[in-house]
Amino acid sequence: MANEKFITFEGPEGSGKSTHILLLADYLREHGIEVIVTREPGGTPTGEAIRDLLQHGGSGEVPVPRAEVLLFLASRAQHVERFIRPALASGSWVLCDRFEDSTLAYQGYGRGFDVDKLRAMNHFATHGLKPDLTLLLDVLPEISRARLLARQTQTSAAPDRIEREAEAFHIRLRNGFLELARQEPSRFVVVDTVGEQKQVASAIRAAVIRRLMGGDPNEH
Ligand code: T5A
Repeated sequence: MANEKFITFEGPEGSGKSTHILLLADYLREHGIEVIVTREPGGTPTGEAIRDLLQHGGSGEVPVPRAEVLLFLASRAQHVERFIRPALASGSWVLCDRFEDSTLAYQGYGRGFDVDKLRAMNHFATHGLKPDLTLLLDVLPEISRARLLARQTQTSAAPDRIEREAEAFHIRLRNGFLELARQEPSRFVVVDTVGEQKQVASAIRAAVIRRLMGGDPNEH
């Protein structure tokens, strides 16, 4: 149907990215669009190894904040060159769970690294690849904490290193995401995720139809 598109899902932990990326992929496939779903850090063998280092202490050592930035960017460089660009070149739409805005929000607004420097480093890693649309799934820190706690109770999974960060960190990064969306309104759509999953999924579909499929959401 339409030309290839690159859509990123961004937002704090527990905002529903993993849930809604799969629902959107199903919807697009039903409309005859070839879709690939991927994530960061990860998406390639190198990226998944980096994910293990970053989130689960795979090396037995916690990366220092500067190493953390470089590891996220190394995962992204590999992902863009080996996976995302080839998939787009083959005509697929690519839906990616987190991309450059997570680095700006977490390592920039969250950890305090200079956001413009991070942008330049990110540009090096991606060779300038930008999403056609970024869906920012917004959630208040107290709601995301409650969702993650409920999931941890159900699955007995322990919170990862970043989930354990202090409340102030989570407030800074949420505000950082909202600031990034204000700076680039033509790329971002902010979706409030407080409501039922069904309502959130429908808001996401409407944004994609309006921005990328040239349609009226009421007709789909
Ligand atoms: N990171 C990543 C950086 O610091 N810098 C970077 O550059 C990059 C790329 C990635 C970590 O790395 C950091 C950010 C992260 O801390 P991850 O495991 O990929 O780690 O973490 P998340 O992306 O945050 O994944 P989560 O699974 O924690 O959150 P999601 O995907 O946003 O949420 P989801 O869909 O799993 O939903 C969470 C729970 O909430 C429920 C779901 O059923 C689920 O149980 N839920 C709802 N409940 C009620 N109402 C709704 N509307 C709901 N939507 C979802």
